[in-house]
Amino acid sequence: MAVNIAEILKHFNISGDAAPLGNGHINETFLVTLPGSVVVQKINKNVFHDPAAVMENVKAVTGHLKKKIRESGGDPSKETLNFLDTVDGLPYYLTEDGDYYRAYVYVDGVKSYDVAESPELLYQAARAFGRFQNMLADFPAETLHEVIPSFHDTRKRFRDFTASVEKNASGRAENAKAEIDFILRREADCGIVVDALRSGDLPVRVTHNDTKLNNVLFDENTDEGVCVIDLDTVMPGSLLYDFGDALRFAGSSGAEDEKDLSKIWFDLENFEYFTRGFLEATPSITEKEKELLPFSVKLMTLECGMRFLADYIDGDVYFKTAYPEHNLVRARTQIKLVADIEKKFDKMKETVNK
Ligand code: ADP
Ligand code: GN1
Ligand code: MG
Repeated sequence: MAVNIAEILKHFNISGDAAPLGNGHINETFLVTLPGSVVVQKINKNVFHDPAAVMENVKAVTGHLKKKIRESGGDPSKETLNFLDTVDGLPYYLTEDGDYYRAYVYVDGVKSYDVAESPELLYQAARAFGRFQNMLADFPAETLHEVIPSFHDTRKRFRDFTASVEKNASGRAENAKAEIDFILRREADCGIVVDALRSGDLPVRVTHNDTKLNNVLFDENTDEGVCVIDLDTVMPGSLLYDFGDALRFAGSSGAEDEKDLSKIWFDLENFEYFTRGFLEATPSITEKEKELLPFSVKLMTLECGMRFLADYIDGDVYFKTAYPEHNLVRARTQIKLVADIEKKFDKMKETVNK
């Protein structure tokens, strides 16, 4: 570990042994064991240009969530993140090198999953994300900083993707011709949700925007969804972003970076369980949102596929990678999933109507 975590911990008035935690693609996450453990994270400055604004958002959001959890008889010390202040009273410690570290209480008795191990787990995840969105329904959206502008503006993502292909900074575009073509043929899909948000056909809500399965912590005994984490991208958005992105990841038969594509397909049973849990937890869903649920899964998977592929072509500058082809491997699973979702689209519509 290059960073001196012990030095960071002093500023939060704690000490203990640190070890890497989890499989996030963005931040550097450590578990610090003391009597009662703490998670310490270095915020990725390359992704979040204004970490102080990120912390203002997450503090306001968790403050709101705690009130809601308390009102409904829940336990706010477990069911949302609890950040520690530094000895200077700030929610982050800024090092001399200009890095931002934050610390929050480690939720005990939970585990996180990188692949959906059972449809029942998806039902639980959906309830957790649905509840999360419900609790934020009356959060003042205009007070949030847009920490990553146009995060799920898929049309802009498409433009960025074509710019990366044109620039071909790494020279690797030649290795991904079929994948690039696959994405280019789907340009017409990219504007559908952003346009409906702009025209008012879809409501703008405060959404999580990064609803990966490993951003929910599950009770280690009952597998109930306990706590939604990774709140950095909570911003105004569409319910469809959260629904679609969750199923992009958890609706897959395999890992996001599975190399053997014969093991990757879109699992309709997972879709059904997630949809049931999500609809139960989001009574305020509109007809238009409901109609677009299956499409949102395709759209968010396509968007993520183009982000992985663009990053591969840019030379791996955004997502953490473990080996040189990692982003290409990830892009391929997303593309395989999009193709399979297109085949199963009518069945997905039937499921929603059921
Ligand atoms: P990233 O933005 O890099 O994804 P996350 O905040 O999602 O960062 O943290 C990375 C991973 O660390 C999570 O996916 C999860 O597995 C694990 N993790 C984070 N916080 C906790 C916690 N309080 N309890 C248990 N695991 C955690
Ligand atoms: C990143 O932070 P993490 O690993 O939960 C990314 C998401 C992508 C996801 C793909 C801030 O999520 O948008 O969908 O990787 N987060 C950010 O796995 O870009
Ligand atoms: Mg995460």
